[in-house]
Amino acid sequence: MSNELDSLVASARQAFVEAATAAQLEDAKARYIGKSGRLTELMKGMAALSVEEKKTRGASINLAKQAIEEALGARRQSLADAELALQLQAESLDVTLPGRHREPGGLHPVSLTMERIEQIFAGMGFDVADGPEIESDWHSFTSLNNPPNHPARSMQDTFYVDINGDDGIPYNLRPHTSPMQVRYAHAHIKKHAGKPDMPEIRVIAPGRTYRVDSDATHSPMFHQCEGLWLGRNVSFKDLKVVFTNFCRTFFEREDLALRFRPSFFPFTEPSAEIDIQFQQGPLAGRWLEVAGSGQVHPNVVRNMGLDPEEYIGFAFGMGPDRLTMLRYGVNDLRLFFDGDIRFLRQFR
Ligand code: 2NM
Repeated sequence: MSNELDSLVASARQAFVEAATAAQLEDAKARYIGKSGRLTELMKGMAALSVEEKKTRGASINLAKQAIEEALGARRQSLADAELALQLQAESLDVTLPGRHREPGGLHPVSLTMERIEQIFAGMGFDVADGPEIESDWHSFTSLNNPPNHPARSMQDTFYVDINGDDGIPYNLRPHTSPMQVRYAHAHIKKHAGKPDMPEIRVIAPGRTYRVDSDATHSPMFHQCEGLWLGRNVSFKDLKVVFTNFCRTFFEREDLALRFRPSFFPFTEPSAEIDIQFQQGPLAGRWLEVAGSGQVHPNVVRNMGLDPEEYIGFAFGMGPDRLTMLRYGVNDLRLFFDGDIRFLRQFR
């Protein structure tokens, strides 16, 4: 092969290697072995040669063409390989990666307590009431025998909404769940109107409540569960039996001691604070306040739509947040409302 042909082959190989895409490679091919490529031109130039010269020259050109076509084929293959490799990488699936998974959820500890309370009182024949969190002044205060200027009605103690009720007084965020019991009593009376024997009212009212107060033991939103039992012959003795049974069942302690300590509430007379005492565990021996209670005030019985000469009974109110703290040994109320999953998942 002549030097000329050798350098042509070398230049073609170089051009193929430098072609970065299939299109560039086909362009390079055209420059060498296309219709007017350099090698093709050399072949055309053979016309003037003698038969002998044509033989040797033709053989050399053919060898060169073979070499160029070989280089072209190799480059085509390597470009195709590279493209495939790129595509495989882009579409790759790492089957060794850990799968996405969701942990099972669970109820909030306070919700667990609420459900527990409802279950225990349902077992003693109590219905569960539900009602609005935005209340009228009458339902939150007046019906419950709060005097007109009682401090609980002040802006310092109660959240108000920018909308007035029918009485011209702004609606409030209920500071306790007793309004639900007043509503429940009205509905109960209506439901049994005209029938000879109205069943007793036995209901608990669990739910969110609101007061202007915020520190380690008070949250502006907190939970309450109030209870009410009204009948023709319901006494303080029934309150003691019901509440003692509730506490011992809730804390799973048959030896739990209870103490009823005289107190005052506008809606009950007489009134009592209820304390409990554990006999074992880290809180053993200490008296812990868990509820307020009392015999429902005659004015409240009347506001519920019943004759206080005929109906008598008791009511109580407790804080499920605090009961949850006692049951699980939590020392900061705010943990319940921070939404920290590391704390919450412990109750799952
Ligand atoms: C308490 C303490 C004492 C109470 C009263 C009533 C109602 F609606 F019957 F008047 N419900 N809950 C009550 C009584 C609540 O909470 C510390």
